[in-house]
Amino acid sequence: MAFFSEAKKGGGLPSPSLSSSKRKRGSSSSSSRSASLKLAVLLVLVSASFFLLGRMSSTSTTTTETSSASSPPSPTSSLSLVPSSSGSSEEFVVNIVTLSLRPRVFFLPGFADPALASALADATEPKLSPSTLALRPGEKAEDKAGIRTSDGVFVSAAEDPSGFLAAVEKKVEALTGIPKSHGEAFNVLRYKPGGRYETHYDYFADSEYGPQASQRVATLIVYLKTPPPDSGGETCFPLAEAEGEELAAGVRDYRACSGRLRVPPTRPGDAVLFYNLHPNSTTDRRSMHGGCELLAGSKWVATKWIRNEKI
Ligand SMILES: O=C(O)CCC(=O)C(=O)O
Repeated sequence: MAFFSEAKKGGGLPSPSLSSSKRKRGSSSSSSRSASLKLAVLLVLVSASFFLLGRMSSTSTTTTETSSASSPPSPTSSLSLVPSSSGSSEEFVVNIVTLSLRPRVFFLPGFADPALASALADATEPKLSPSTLALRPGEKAEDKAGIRTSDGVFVSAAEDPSGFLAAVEKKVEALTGIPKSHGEAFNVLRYKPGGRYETHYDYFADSEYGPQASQRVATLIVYLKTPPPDSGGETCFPLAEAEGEELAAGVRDYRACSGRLRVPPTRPGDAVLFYNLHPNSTTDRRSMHGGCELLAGSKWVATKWIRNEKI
C-alpha cells in the first residue's frame, strides 16, 4: 500500500476551482500582508506536517509495493500567497499536502491550469529529443545509457505564449520565497511505456562533479498529461525516512521503485515540490528520487529546478 492510498482516505478530491483559483485584489498594505502570510504559511505547514508524519509512521512498514492509488490525497491546508518579488496584486490559493519532512516533499493538488498543462505538452511534442544527463568528470554519455529514457526539451516561461509557465513560476516563487531569477528553464519530459528515470539526486555533490557555483535547492514537478490509473510512473523517494545503513548505502535500482514514498502521476496540473538541500544548505541524501517505469499510456511533466543563487 502506498502512502497516497492511505492519505486518500481522509476525504474526496479537492475542488479544482478552489485549488487553482486566482483573483485580483487591492494594492494597499501588500508588504504587511505578505509578512503575516509568511507566518501563516509556516504555521499551517508545521501543523500539516505533524499530522501527515503521524500517518506516515503508521504506514511505513507496508510500502514496498507499487502504488495503486488513482486519485490524489485531499489537501490539508489552503493558503493565500502573494508573490514576493513581482509586486503583483494577484492572490493565489495553493493547496498543500505535506508528504514527508525527511526529505521535505509536498503534493500540490490543482497547482496549475490542467487544460493549459495538456496544451503545453502538445505544443512541445515536435521539439522533443532524447533526454540527457549531467556527466561526472571522466564519464561518457554511453556510460549512462538506459538511466533516463524520456524525451525532453527545455522551455522558458518567455517561450510559452500561453502564459502557463509564467503562472507556474509566479506561484512557486510565492510558495518557496525563492525569486524566479533562481529558476532554470522548465524541462518538459515525456515518458512512454517502459520510460523511467533511475533514482538520482538533483544536486551536484562537489565530491562527484567538482566545485559548483550554485545548487538546486528545490525541484518542482508539474504533471502535464497523466497515464491511466495504476500505470506506474510514480515519482519515488526510496530513502524517505531512511536511517543508518540504509541511508548510507543508498538505492540505485529503479526497477525496485522502492521506498516509503511514491507519488503517482495523478491529474494534469497537480504538482510535487521537494527540497534537495537541508535548510542549512547541505545536501539532503534522503532527497534521492526517480521516475518509476511507466507501464501504459504516457506521462508528461514539466520539471523546474530552483537554485540557491541567481542564474
Ligand atoms: O518523472 C519523474 O517522476 C521524476 C523526474 C525527475 O526526477 C527529474 O526530472 O529530476
